[in-house]
Amino acid sequence: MTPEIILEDGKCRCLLFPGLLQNERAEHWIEALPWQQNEIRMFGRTHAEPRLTTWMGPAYRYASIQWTDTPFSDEMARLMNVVQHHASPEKKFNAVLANLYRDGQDAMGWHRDDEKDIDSQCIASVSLGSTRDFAIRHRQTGQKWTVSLQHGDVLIMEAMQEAFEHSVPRRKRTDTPRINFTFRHIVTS
Ligand SMILES: O=C(O)CCC(=O)C(=O)O
Repeated sequence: MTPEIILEDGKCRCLLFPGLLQNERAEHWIEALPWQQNEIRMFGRTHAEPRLTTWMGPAYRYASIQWTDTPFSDEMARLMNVVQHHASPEKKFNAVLANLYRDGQDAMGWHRDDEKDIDSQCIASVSLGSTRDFAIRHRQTGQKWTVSLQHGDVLIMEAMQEAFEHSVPRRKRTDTPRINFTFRHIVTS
């Protein structure tokens, strides 16, 4: 499948494989995974994240959240292999952060996946369930892109974590869940 190029700026690229994983069932993953709501500490205040999350991969800490070393299930390893085949990470993915947006009130603010333990050269994300906008913003120019991510879409971000940030904005009229799997390579010394 040839991807759509959402943006290209020097070595930074964002690619979309529409519907690549459309045979996956969001309902299955909602039941199969051990979702939790984390408290996050930011700017001296603690609040519950506006989404549920879970993790498979090596032990990993970001902000006030500590994920323990959790092996991949066979079915998540199968999904990762498909994504891996369409992405070109310098190092193979070894971790997935799963996000469950229960409805349009759940969201993710502007951020970069640039923590020092992440190999941020290639991050691949899978969308299942409800359609949600994925917003990208150039940190210097403020230029914005909005991609409507639909069930089964796979989005690849190459070398984007320094110059660009991304978010999943709230959507008042969305009342069904969306799952996102974000595959990364965590550097384990
Ligand atoms: O839900 C998404 O599509 C984005 C998730 C994300 O940005 C992240 O996990 O860092």
